[in-house]
Amino acid sequence: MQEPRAKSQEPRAKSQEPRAKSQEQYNGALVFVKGAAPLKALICVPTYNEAENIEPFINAVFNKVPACADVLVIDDNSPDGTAATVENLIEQFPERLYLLKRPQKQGLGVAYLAAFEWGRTRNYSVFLEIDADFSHNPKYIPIMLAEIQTYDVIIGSRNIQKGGVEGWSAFRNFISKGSSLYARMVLGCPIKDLTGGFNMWTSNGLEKIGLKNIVSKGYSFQVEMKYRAWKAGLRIKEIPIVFVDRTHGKSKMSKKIFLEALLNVWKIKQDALVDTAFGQFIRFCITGGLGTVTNLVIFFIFADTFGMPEIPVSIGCFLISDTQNYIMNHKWSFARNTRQTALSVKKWLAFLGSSLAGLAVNILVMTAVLSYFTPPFKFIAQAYGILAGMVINFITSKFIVFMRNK
Ligand SMILES: Nc1nc2c(ncn2[C@@H]2O[C@H](COP(=O)(O)OP(=O)(O)OP(=O)(O)O)[C@@H](O)[C@H]2O)c(=O)[nH]1
Ligand SMILES: [Mg+2]
Repeated sequence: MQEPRAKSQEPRAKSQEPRAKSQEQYNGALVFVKGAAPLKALICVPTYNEAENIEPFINAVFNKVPACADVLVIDDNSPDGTAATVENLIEQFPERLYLLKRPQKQGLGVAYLAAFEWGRTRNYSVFLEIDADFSHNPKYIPIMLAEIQTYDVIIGSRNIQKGGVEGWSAFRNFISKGSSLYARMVLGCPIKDLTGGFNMWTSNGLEKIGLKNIVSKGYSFQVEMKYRAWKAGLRIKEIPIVFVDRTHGKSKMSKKIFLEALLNVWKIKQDALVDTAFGQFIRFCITGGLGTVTNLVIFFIFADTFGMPEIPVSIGCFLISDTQNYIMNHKWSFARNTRQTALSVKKWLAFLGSSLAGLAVNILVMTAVLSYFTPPFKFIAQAYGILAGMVINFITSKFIVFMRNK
């Protein structure tokens, strides 16, 4: 099977090659790869109204998995009492079954992020995403645990050879395949099952993806996580799974959630593009252009119309347009870096400082060009100055004023 890899990634170093595994890993008990670090796996099960499924499901999971794997149920205050069922089961599986209760339904993605956070503070090295409705057969978990020892991400895939779906109507199948293909095409990502929710991650892999950057709250979360994993150059393997339609309980998928997920694919793509330094630079330039327009309009009103003195008006214009730039850069150009922080006077002053540094470089370059090259028009020297000033302003903004919080 062809393995999805980031286009820009160097050929894999020899030491990273997946090692050959013995047959036993696939037929029955898990055989751990010799020399690999011991795993501590957390099986994350988000639930909303899964009272009918959760008990048999947890039993089935513990039946299949080795002792290195624990289970965490993340329940969003299900009205059908799913959490109470889990609480009763905890006595049967002490130190192996945990429950994370959340106050209200906040979406699948938010539930998983909370689970990853919970597990990472408790030193779990591997995380599994799995639905509680038996659509994802726990029999695949040992296979995934064996594979994750040589990869960063294992995707349970319906869309590769030997994978598939049971129990869906032709229409549902068409919608699922269509949306997976649509997401692949929009994102230009080779992963065959982008939308599936049966995936295993190493803690290091999650670290590299940067969970703070995830924008999806609901079902597009799965697409975004895999896309980011691929972009980050993680070692990804798809293994075939047969997905079985739920027989108990209701699906939480609705037309609204589905359409939202389709639209979100564009948001994911845009967010990833904007994250590049080039994308930020373009936004920074647009912001600067709009700031210049504001500056000139105010200058025209006060200096030309009201005849006020040019120098104080010019200083006022600089302060106002630079404040506008600060807000736009915070909210737009560097929005990804500043998501966790509010606008502040301290940052505004830092941005003014960065702009003044840009102005100083602008003047320096402009005078240097004028004295060394004597261009046909002076404004050409000023254009070089502006360009140099902008680059300095951009660099100090990106790496000092709007530096990303880790
Ligand atoms: N904690 C939490 N769990 C959720 C939420 N939405 C869905 N889930 C759970 O996520 C898993 C997947 O949801 P499903 O409703 O089965 O969605 P699906 O598998 O796409 O749809 P079906 O194929 O019709 O079952 C199930 O275990 C749900 O109980 C949510 O907002 N919060
Ligand atoms: Mg389901």
